[in-house]
Amino acid sequence: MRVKRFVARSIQEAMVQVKVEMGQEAVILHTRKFKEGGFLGLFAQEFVEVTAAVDHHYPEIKKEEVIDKVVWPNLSKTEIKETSDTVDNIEETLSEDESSLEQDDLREMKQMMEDMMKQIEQASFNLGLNHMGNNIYKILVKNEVEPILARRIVKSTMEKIPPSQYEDLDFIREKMIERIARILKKSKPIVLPKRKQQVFALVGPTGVGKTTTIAKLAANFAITSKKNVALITSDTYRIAAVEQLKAVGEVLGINVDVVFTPQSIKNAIASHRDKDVILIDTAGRNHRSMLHVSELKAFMDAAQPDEIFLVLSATTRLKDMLDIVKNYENIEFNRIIFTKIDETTTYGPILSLIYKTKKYLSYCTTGQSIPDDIEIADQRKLAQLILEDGGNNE
Ligand SMILES: Nc1nc2c(ncn2[C@@H]2O[C@H](COP(=O)(O)OP(=O)(O)OP(=O)(O)O)[C@@H](O)[C@H]2O)c(=O)[nH]1
Ligand SMILES: [Mg+2]
Repeated sequence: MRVKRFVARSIQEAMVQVKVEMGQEAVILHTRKFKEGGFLGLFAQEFVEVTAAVDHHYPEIKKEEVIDKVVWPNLSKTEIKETSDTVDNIEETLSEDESSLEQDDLREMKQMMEDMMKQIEQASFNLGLNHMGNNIYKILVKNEVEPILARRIVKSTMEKIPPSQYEDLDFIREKMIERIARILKKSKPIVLPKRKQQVFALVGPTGVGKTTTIAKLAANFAITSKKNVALITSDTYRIAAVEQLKAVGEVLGINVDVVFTPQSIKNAIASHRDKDVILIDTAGRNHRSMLHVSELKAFMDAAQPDEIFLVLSATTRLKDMLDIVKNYENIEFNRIIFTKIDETTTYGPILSLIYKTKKYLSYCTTGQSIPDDIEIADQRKLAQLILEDGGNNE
């Protein structure tokens, strides 16, 4: 553990130094105010002393990088160097002591520290942006784009805006849309080549809309594209689930195969050589259950689909979505379908998720209606939604 003391004129200033020098993981061990200088007790200046610690195991952060990116994004290289040197002069290394603090206390302090850091980051970030950039940053964060990503988007876009257009809202907005759309990437929907059968499977947590989406896709392929469609379901946990898909199949004149084992999914696919497209519905169970994921993997290994789609609800929090993606990693999906777009007005998590996972968007579903409420994900449209200011600015 590395322990250091920082002295500054305000707690905010000291925290910035702690962050610059020790990184996000630093914890505050002690703070105190003291006065120095003056004459006969008068005119003394007040200082804040913060003692912080960081675990050795965390990777060292390049100080210039942090200052450049996080603290004062618009400072020149010389100014950054000067700021960095000031930090070096103020700090003083204290003794290393790991045993004196309980783990719980450390964790609590770390949380406090993180909360304070967020506020400081926001304040110091604002220093480096003009009024327009600042407002866009606020909108992105309000729409739940992760602050670090929001900052990156705004900073990199504003850097390319000529000062003469700093107040041109339409121009700046268009540049922001382009930037966000580039992160979201062009979506990859299903493309059905002529005379080549395609097999697709939808996986994902309980109740996100896998079966409804399969029904929408099947209806569109069968009715609009006049394709020969087969439906297979491995969801045998709920009788209602099979019935749900069978009802759709009946309307479309498509048989639904219910498979109980990986071998039977193989057989079912083999029996559909004449079909253009085979859609596989899977059981949604607790994604945290490793048993479920390995069972699903066995089905997917047997089916060997051309593409596996992870279905996520747009109403899910980013943290939970990342958790789901992690748990389905073994399934080797590459594309994501976002359902229930109609049930939220907060689209930032979609951007953060695509940015972090590097997966591709394919479809968005916008309601319960089969077959209408599905569209190919449009990265520009989503970018516009992510930049929409719904009001309620504090
Ligand atoms: N508002 C809205 N509801 C949707 C959408 N897609 C699906 N639903 C609804 O979500 C509920 C669950 O849908 P299902 O298709 O059964 O979800 P699932 O993922 O197959 O569920 P399990 O098989 O139990 O894991 C149903 O009430 C659907 O009508 C959508 O885009 N918007
Ligand atoms: Mg289902």
